[in-house]
Amino acid sequence: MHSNIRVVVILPHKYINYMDEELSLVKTLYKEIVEVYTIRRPNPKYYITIPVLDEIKLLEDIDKIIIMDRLKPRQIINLYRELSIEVLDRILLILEIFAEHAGSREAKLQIELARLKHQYPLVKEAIRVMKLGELHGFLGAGRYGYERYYLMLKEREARIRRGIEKLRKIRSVRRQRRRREEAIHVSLVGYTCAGKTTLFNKITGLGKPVGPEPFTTLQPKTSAIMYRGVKIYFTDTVGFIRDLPPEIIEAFYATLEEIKYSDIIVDVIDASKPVRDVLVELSEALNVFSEIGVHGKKIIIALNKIDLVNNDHLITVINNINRSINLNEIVPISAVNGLNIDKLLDYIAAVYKSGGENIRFKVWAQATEG
Ligand SMILES: Nc1nc2c(ncn2[C@@H]2O[C@H](COP(=O)(O)OP(=O)(O)O)[C@@H](O)[C@H]2O)c(=O)[nH]1
Ligand SMILES: [Mg+2]
Repeated sequence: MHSNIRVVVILPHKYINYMDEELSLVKTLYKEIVEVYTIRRPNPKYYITIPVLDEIKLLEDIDKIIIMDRLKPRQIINLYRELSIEVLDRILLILEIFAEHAGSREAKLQIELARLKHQYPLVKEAIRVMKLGELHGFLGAGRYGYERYYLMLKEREARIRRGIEKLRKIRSVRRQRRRREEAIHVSLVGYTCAGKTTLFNKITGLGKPVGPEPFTTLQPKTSAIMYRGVKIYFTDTVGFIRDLPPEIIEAFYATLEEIKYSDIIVDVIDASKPVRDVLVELSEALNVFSEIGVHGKKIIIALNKIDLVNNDHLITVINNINRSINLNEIVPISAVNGLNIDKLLDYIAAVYKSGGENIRFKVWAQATEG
């Protein structure tokens, strides 16, 4: 996390209905959002419209500008020339978020590979621009010249690809080794803004955290607690991101793949959303699981934010989930208020003690009492 970096966020109009999610993505890494501008029609030269660009120039102490869209290399370079600050587009931001969650060496390499590929067109554009005039300090490549920089990237790409190949060969060995540990591993998944991190903090703040261990150091967002004599590791995963750019899907799968090594997956869903959205998110989650090869894993649905919904809505959501998929391990919770967190933990512990057998916990009936 970059706690004291001040950023300006530019939001394309297409995300206006998902503003919370988009800003939540930014806030995962950058807490200090100075200003947010929405852009309806991007300017071909700068992406940002001229009036907004002029406003940004008046803002003080801005370190970065984050544009939640896909930019042309030309636009990034023109913006850099105008503002002299780092320009991050949506892809680069998401890759930074992946990097924070990447546990395996392979995930780290996949992320670096995606970042390299993202840089090629930029460097090519920089080479073109340099032939016309000056371009100071962009990408930090000035000293070497962009042509040499480009070759350097190509060499690095070859090295990364070899590294990934090698890792694929030894992967199965690693998996077996991890299985031996006597503990239970739980991955928290779910869309941006569903409340994964809030839940993670609530849970890991409950019990006495268990110190760093092999699994913990491997997985950066993992923490363990002792609960009723069971050691439970929780991982706050990168989660699902709406409108994920296709060119970074490999990196996404590699980052999320660690959930294959967990015993239980908790899918955190924002229950305050309309029923349709909840169902779409759920089915997309299941798609991703099958895409990365998660099979036969216990999945618990944590319907979060029930402090925001009335009982009728909650029951409609639960009934619809039950009707659409054969998966009724549903625990309504409020991560913020700590409501039903103990039930979620009881459930996890019970699944562990039963050896993963199907247990039906119908805790939802009392979910909104009081
Ligand atoms: N009302 C309410 N808000 C919540 C709850 N859990 C999380 N939030 C809020 O939802 C937003 C996103 O939460 P966060 O944990 O960052 O989501 P993540 O992207 O899934 O990690 C934050 O503003 C939280 O305060 C909840 O149970 N009730
Ligand atoms: Mg989070």
